[in-house]
Amino acid sequence: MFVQHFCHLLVALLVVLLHAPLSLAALRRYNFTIHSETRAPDGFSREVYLINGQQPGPLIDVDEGDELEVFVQNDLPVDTTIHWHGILQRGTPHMDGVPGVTQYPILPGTNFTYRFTLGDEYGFFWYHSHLRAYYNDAIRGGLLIRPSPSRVRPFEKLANSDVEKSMLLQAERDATSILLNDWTHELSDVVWSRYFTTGAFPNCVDSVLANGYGRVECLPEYMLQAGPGLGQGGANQMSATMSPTTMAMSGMANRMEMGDPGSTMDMGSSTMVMNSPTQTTESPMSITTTMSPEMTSLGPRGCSMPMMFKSGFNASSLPLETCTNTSSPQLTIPANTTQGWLALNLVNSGAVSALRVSIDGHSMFVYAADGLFVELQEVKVLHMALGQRYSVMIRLNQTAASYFLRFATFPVGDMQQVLEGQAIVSYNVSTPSWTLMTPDLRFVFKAGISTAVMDDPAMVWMFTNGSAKLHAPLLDPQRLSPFESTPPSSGAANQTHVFTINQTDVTTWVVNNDPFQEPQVPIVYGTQSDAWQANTTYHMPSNSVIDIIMKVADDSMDMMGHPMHLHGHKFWVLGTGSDPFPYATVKDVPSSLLNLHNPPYRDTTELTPSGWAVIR
Ligand SMILES: *[C@@H]1O[C@H](CO)[C@@H](O)[C@H](O)[C@H]1NC(C)=O
Ligand SMILES: *[C@@H]1O[C@H](CO)[C@@H](O)[C@H](O)[C@H]1NC(C)=O
Ligand SMILES: *[C@@H]1O[C@H](CO)[C@@H](O)[C@H](O)[C@H]1NC(C)=O
Ligand SMILES: *[C@@H]1O[C@H](CO)[C@@H](O)[C@H](O)[C@H]1NC(C)=O
Ligand SMILES: *[C@@H]1O[C@H](CO)[C@@H](O)[C@H](O)[C@H]1NC(C)=O
Ligand SMILES: *[C@@H]1O[C@H](CO)[C@@H](O)[C@H](O)[C@H]1NC(C)=O
Ligand SMILES: *[C@@H]1O[C@H](CO)[C@@H](O)[C@H](O)[C@H]1NC(C)=O
Ligand SMILES: *[C@@H]1O[C@H](CO)[C@@H](O)[C@H](O)[C@H]1NC(C)=O
Ligand SMILES: *[C@@H]1O[C@H](CO)[C@@H](O)[C@H](O)[C@H]1NC(C)=O
Ligand SMILES: *[C@@H]1O[C@H](CO)[C@@H](O)[C@H](O)[C@H]1NC(C)=O
Ligand SMILES: CC(=O)N[C@H]1CO[C@H](CO)[C@@H](O)[C@@H]1O
Repeated sequence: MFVQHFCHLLVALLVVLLHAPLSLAALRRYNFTIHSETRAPDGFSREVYLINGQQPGPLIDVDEGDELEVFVQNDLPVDTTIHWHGILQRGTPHMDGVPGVTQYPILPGTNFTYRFTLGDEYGFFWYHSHLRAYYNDAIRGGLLIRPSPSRVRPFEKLANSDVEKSMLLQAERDATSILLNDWTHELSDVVWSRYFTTGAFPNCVDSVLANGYGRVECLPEYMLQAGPGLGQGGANQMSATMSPTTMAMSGMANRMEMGDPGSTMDMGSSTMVMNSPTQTTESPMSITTTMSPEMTSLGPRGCSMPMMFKSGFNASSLPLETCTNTSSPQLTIPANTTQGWLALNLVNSGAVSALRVSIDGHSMFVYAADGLFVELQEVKVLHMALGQRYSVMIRLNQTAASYFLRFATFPVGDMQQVLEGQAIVSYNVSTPSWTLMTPDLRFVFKAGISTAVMDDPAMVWMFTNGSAKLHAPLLDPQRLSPFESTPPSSGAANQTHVFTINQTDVTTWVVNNDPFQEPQVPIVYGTQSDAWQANTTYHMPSNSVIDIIMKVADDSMDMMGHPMHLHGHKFWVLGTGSDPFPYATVKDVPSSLLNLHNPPYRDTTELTPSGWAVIR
């Protein structure tokens, strides 16, 4: 979330880059009321901040070239704004939704109307509150800009016939948009004030959600003992995912597939109770411990102990950590078997956790990254930094059944947590249905159809810690070349800026030594803003090529990855890496480290802990 502070800084680039190519377009209106209510998305009740009663907020679904107007009524007890992540805001920088930079906050009880054109942008985006960390109280939603039909799609080359091509295009139109995010049992203000008091970075979350559905899934004790490496040394995951119950179920699924009439289950009216032989899930038990000082083992929520505290604080300053399994509903994603393909629009809309995503038994053909069509890449596991989006096409060529869509936090550096959540991809369910899934009863109910969830360890592509298994290809983010060739300008940049990112104190991160402070008067108001001449405001010439070399200071206190997002622009990711990067400009960099020919063109990239990235 502190990364949002970098966004504040970078958005200043908008100020001097005004274009105004307004085109004729349909005006699409939305009406948002943001308010507070009690909800239990993962089975645990807490106060949440909702848009129109929904978590996530309404999907904004518009066509390329449209103009968008969103009326926002703030009925929260706190300020808010809405940022449209990835939308360029050509000619409308004051609609970008960043307090102190592009607008004043929307105060409690007041309203603000956002209005902007989408130009030639298309694909899957998202929106979220940009005030403090409130987006993680659920003020977020998807923003889908349907590409013009005249654009050629990367996935068309998967078709063997015109019929199949039209099926693929229909699958794209029917795509399910899914917001994945980490989730905590406390309001973000509580989490963050504890951080600023104790200095313990709040990377440990309670669950992970898909479109606001999920459950608390505490790890078995042996996994907690083994630590983030799971102690499996690359062996298959049998013991990790196969409880006796799920083994029984997948056996049953196989029999159903073979057409054994004895296993056909009519769920119409009867209540079916399947007891787990071990009975561990009958009565959820709670464990409470102080975290083990042993570095390798994990606390009850699957996290290692925080590394840093402010002086005078230690682990005993934090609430006792607990984990209680829940059995709240998981998201069910209908897959139309007749169509043969399923498309998903995915975003990591979380606050702290990078995610790994896979679908049991299926490959994903990645066809868009941060909205833009890219050269197809067939993968089994996606890595998603915070804010990143991928659209994927999935061939429905497995046994008609249900399969887990898994999403797991990815432990790295100081951000150590092992936590996996699941949604369920269900073949041939014709309408979305939010079905109740309990640990002992892994069935999808729908209009008399019951389908067991396939839970065959041979179909699981990643470990519970998100690491891809052997022979399960992981997305290569450097190979995401734009599908419609969009090369960066060659030659030297007009300006190069080196941004050194440094954690200088337990609760302070800076770019080039200067901590960002939210201006009282938004920077778009020009010289009237108190921050117009601040060290954190960079003034750049328009119609110019700017390179930014971002790197984590060698002596930074943190060992974290940093998702980096630029407002108002997409950028070319010329290169990223984890080795030392002593170069001052792109011209000095060995050509093997950079791609100036067909680099990815997106709005969010990732710095590895102690790593670098060069964007143009
Ligand atoms: C938004 O909806 C609310 C509640 O239905 C209504 O009172 C308000 O007038 C609407 N605002 C706009 C701008 O449509
Ligand atoms: C929005 O706020 C303005 C005052 O700033 C008020 O005049 C207007 O009626 C409000 N609009 C709605 C729909 O509540
Ligand atoms: C939660 O459920 C898992 C899977 O059934 C089990 O291994 C674990 O021990 C349970 N944890 C708690 C705290 O109940
Ligand atoms: C995840 O677990 C596997 C299997 O034990 C291990 O090989 C891998 O290194 C672990 N990944 C991380 C990020 O710890
Ligand atoms: C943690 O801090 C408390 C006081 O805040 C102190 O009593 C205790 O000894 C400290 N524990 C450790 C392990 O340093
Ligand atoms: C399933 O796909 C077929 C073929 O594209 C289509 O005719 C049908 O309407 C789809 N069903 C649903 C529920 O979308
Ligand atoms: C299903 O489709 C994927 C992607 O094209 C392919 O890799 C896989 O071999 C197919 N599986 C079967 C059983 O046909
Ligand atoms: C940027 O560099 C190009 C090529 O050197 C030059 O033509 C252009 O005028 C420069 N732009 C600015 C704003 O200095
Ligand atoms: C990073 O911050 C530390 C602590 O303030 C400071 O000593 C160090 O010089 C900084 N490193 C860089 C490269 O700015
Ligand atoms: C801005 O940077 C200059 C040069 O490093 C420094 O002297 C000055 O104190 C900084 N200003 C602020 C407000 O930090
Ligand atoms: C294999 C199968 O049962 N296919 C059915 C899936 O659902 C569609 C309607 O949505 C039917 O037309 C198919 O026969």
